[in-house]
Amino acid sequence: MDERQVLEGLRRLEIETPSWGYGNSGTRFHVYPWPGAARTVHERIADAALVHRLSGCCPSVALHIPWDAVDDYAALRRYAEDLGIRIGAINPNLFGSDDYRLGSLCHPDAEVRRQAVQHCRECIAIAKEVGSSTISLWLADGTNYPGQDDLRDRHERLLSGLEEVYASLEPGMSVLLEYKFFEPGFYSTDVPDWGTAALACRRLGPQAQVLVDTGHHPQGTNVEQIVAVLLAEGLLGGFHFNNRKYADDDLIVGSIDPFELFRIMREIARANAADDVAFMIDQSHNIEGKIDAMLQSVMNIQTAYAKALLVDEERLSAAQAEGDVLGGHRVLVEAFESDVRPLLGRLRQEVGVAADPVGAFRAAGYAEKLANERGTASVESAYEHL
Ligand code: RM4
Ligand code: MN
Ligand code: MN
Repeated sequence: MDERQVLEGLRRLEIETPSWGYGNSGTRFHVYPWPGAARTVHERIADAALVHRLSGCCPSVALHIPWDAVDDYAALRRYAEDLGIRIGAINPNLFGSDDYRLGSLCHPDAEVRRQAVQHCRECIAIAKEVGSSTISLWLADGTNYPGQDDLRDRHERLLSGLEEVYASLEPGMSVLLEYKFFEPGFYSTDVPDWGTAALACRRLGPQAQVLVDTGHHPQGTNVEQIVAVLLAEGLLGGFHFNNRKYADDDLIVGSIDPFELFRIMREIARANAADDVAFMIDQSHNIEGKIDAMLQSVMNIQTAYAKALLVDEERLSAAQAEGDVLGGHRVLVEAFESDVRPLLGRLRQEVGVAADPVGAFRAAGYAEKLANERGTASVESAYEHL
């Protein structure tokens, strides 16, 4: 790919940021409130809009319902649009109520399952009102102890609940099903892996696809291979990008393992799939600021994708066909090692943003301004449960 094509590819890459990444969050142990962190859905959308203004590539924001619930969704949509962004994936929250102690769609009690399906239907209606075509579904369902519930019955409940949700989708909408191998369930999880998610999506139909959260795998999992296979099967709906060292750490994207991020983006480039996949960030910031950390994630995704687009496909295929093991590996590493900063500088110049959006955020005093305006929120308004 020549430089012009790489720039064109980069221009088309859009990244969605999550409303919940702009508020305070913490661990099981403590929430450290950050001065100026967003306290309301309007502030969260405003912060997402600022990230878009500074990066030029984040035109939508994902919402979590009921964390971001409002009375008037048409007005919320206008509010976002006036700030220059749109509302993206709607995430039903199927874990934040006492009723979900034993699960949501897989709960042993049919009444709780009905309530969970009903919540998903409300989210579909919200998506319609705000002009979004994506429902992003993560189930906290699972069990803690062998014998607590019947694994096959739970699987049946899962599928029939999902079928009901699927049947309520509007034409043109899709449901993205996210898997996670453990937590909050410590013995079993009802959608523990990409295979289970893919089986469910296959059963549901073309409006259902798998969502890969990069932090939701056992250590050592080859995430890019999962991405490659899902792409080949037409089942990759989107990503929740973040990074981790141990489990679902939700750290800044590319902060721990930029090479893994490159390998994932290489599969996207290889399949020429950037337009068909939702690139969403799902991270929370416990000890750092929110907005600059989000910008850093966005920049790291762009860096990885720029490098991925630079892979010399011809030399790579030739090496692979000849069985040149080291040769093929070197082609990939060569792209990973290339310095794409000048290229990204040009891209940002073309879209009218600073070469270093994080630096621009810091230099312009946004953090201080927001801290003055908003103060330091009390921890009651924080996402203590994340
Ligand atoms: C889960 C999962 C979901 C996110 C929740 C808050 O671990 O990643 O995508 O919405 O956390
Ligand atoms: Mn996620
Ligand atoms: Mn997660």
